[in-house]
Formats: sequence, structure tokens, C-alpha cells
Amino acid sequence: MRYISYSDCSDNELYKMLFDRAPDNYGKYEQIVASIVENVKNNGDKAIFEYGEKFDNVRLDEKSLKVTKEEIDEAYEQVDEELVEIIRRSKKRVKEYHDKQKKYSWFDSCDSGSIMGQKVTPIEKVGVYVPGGKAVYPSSVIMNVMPAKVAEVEQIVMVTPPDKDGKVNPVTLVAANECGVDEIYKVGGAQAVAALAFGTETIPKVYKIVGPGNIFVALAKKAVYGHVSIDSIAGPSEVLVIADESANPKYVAADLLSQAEHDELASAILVTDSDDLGKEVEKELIRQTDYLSRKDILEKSLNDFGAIVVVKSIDEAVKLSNMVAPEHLEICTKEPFMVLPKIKNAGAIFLGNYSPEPLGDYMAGPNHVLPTNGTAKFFSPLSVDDFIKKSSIISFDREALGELQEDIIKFANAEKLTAHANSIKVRFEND
Ligand code: HSO
Ligand code: ZN
Repeated sequence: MRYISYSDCSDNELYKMLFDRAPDNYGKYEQIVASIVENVKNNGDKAIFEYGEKFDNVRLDEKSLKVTKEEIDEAYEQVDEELVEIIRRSKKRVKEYHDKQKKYSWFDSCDSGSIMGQKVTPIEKVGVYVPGGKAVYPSSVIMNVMPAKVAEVEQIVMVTPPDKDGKVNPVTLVAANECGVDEIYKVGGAQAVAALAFGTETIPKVYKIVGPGNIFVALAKKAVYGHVSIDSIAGPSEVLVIADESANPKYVAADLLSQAEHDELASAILVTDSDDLGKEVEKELIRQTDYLSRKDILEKSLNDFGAIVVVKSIDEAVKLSNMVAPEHLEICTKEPFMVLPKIKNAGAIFLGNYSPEPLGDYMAGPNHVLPTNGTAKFFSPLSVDDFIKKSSIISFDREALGELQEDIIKFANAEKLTAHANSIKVRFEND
């Protein structure tokens, strides 16, 4: 774990030091992904079944590709009842939070006989990608599906890779069913994204695809973007903690570790104005890592992307945090709400010693799909807005149009668009 004193280096040096991630080698997969997408586009189900055999070691057909009601019932038998209840409570809280994000159509009518407004319409069909394998996160099913539900998306189609027996993780099925997913298909990888983008004989085409996935999924989403809409491409998890001497080193270390355990590429950073706290947290990180199950991942991510940075003041810590624009920001200072107005860039902001990041991952209510990799400078958490679109509304009567006729005609003539001018003129010719 790097222990850095901010006064030793400039802003830019520090930024580079903290975020000089290994260069990506995504380019080499682009060709493969492009050929998978093309194949699914041209050959539909046939390509899906072939890739299933090749990548998931399972041969499916038109019948077994779709998860049945019986399979969902079976999943409920396999999942601990208490976990089902927890999923329900989480879903309820997430729904209540997202209900507040709902946007409504509005209409403004003026005395002069004009109505203008904005009509809000949910996106009709949405696809949700849910990873299989190591990163099976039912909490992410809730976070991706519930904003779509609140937006009143008509058809939510889930795709997720099956195991070699053609089964889908039962907790994923339970979470999907609890959230009201309409249909689930056993397909993963780039081929799943292509199927959702173009449709196959069995899998319906959707208009937007959301949900996390590996590099193949991310590249496939990029490849189909424009044909359909996508959410932002998620990078490795990040947490930055701003803390002063009032913070509890045990809690701070625990929270840093909670994000570091996601991925060897995850980044966990403490910025503090207290060297004493920094030293204590460093000790705690070692002590706690020792008893945690993902010790190898923790050691690697802390070593490569973790840091404790000691600065002169909390204002300096804020400045650094704004440069980093972390996915998750914890403010563990005496008066966190005094710091909040100064925060410009962060995906989710956790205030005070009893708002640890995992609270937001599972139960608080706000979405845990957040901008990563510095994109909190211009992106927001996944929300109901991602599942709606807006149409402008314009309705004028003759009198109201008459008031604007001259302006429009002159404007159109200035643009040398006489048909535009004519469309106004013909309405007033006999006056
Ligand atoms: N912290 C992750 C989400 C997650 N955590 C799912 C646990 N399960 C997003 O940054
Ligand atoms: Zn997490």
C-alpha cells in the first residue's frame, strides 16, 4: 500500500501516481467481438446455440433457451428463504428511492392560444445483462431492473449465461422474478448483447441494453451502440475516503477493503489530514486483510491501486477527490455536511461514520450502478431517467400562429428555405 505525503508532489504527479492504471489491451478482442455480433445478426438462434456450445459448454435449443416458470419455481426451492426476504426488502427500498426520480409530462398553455409541453414516455423494451460465473450479484439485478420498472418499461428481457448443465444461478432467477423481469434467456457474452440488439427467432430485440459484464460484453455494447442505446461501460470499483482525526481507523480500513475485494483492479484510497489516522488505517488494513476470504485480491488491489495520502487540510483532500471523481466517496469527518457543498465530482457520497459503502450496495435505496474511471465528472448514477425519453409537444391555434408568422417567414427566407416560409404563408393567404 502506498503511503504518500501530498506535500511531496504536485497535483498532477499525484494524480498520475494514483491513476496510472495498466494499459488496456481491449483492442485485441475487438475483432472477435465484431465477428460474433455479425454472426448473431445474420444467423440468429443458430449462432446463439453454437456459441453456447463453444463458450458455455452447453447445447441449447429453441425450447431450453428461455427460462421456464418451472425453473423459476425450482430456484425458489434452492434459495434460502431469509435471502428471499432480504431481496424483497432491498427491492422495496430501491423502488421507493427511485419513485422520487419519476419524471412527468407537462403542458404549458398560453393565453394567446398555444400549448407547449414535454411528453415523457418509457422506453418500450429494455435488455438487462446479468453476468454469471464469479460475479453473481443479485443486488445488481435489483439495481438494474427497478429503475426500468419505475419508469414503466413494458418489456424487460434479461440475458445471463447458463452453467454447463444449462442452469441459471437460482439467486439471479429469484431476484429477477421478484423485480418483475418479463423473460429470461440463457445466453451470455457478446452474443447475448448482439441478440438483444438485433433480435433472433427466439430472443426479442430491445431498444436499450444495460447491465455490467466482462470485456466481451462491454465491447459488444460499444459495437451495437447507435443501433440501440446502452448504459455507460463500467470499470473496476473505486472508493475514496476523506477522513480527519475524528474517524475510526477500523471502520475506514474496513470500507476501503470492501471495495478492494471486488477486483484486482479495484482502487481504494484514503485521503486524510491526520498522519496518525493514516498510520492506524495502514495497520488495520493489514490486520483485517488477514481474516478476509479474498485475501489475494485484496493484497493485489491495495498494492497496485490503493493509497493512503496525507494532506495538509480537508480542503486539500476535497480538491484531490474532485480530481479523482471517485465512484464512491465517503466523508468521515467531524462535520461531513460542511464538506458536502465543496464536492463536485463523485458517483455516490456517503456521509458520516455509519454510512459505509456496502450499505449503498445492498439496502440504502440509491442505485449502486455508478460512474467509474473519473466519469463522475460528467455521468450520473443509473436512474429512472435512463429508461424514459421525452417528446416535445407543440399545438398553436390560428391566432397564435399569426403572431409569429412574419418572424418565421423572414427566418425561413434568410435560410433560403422557401417551402418552410410557404407552409406558413398558405395558412394566411386569404386574410
Ligand atoms: N460496489 C459495486 C456493487 C456491488 N457490491 C454489488 C456488492 N455487490 C458497485 O460499485
Ligand atoms: Zn460492492
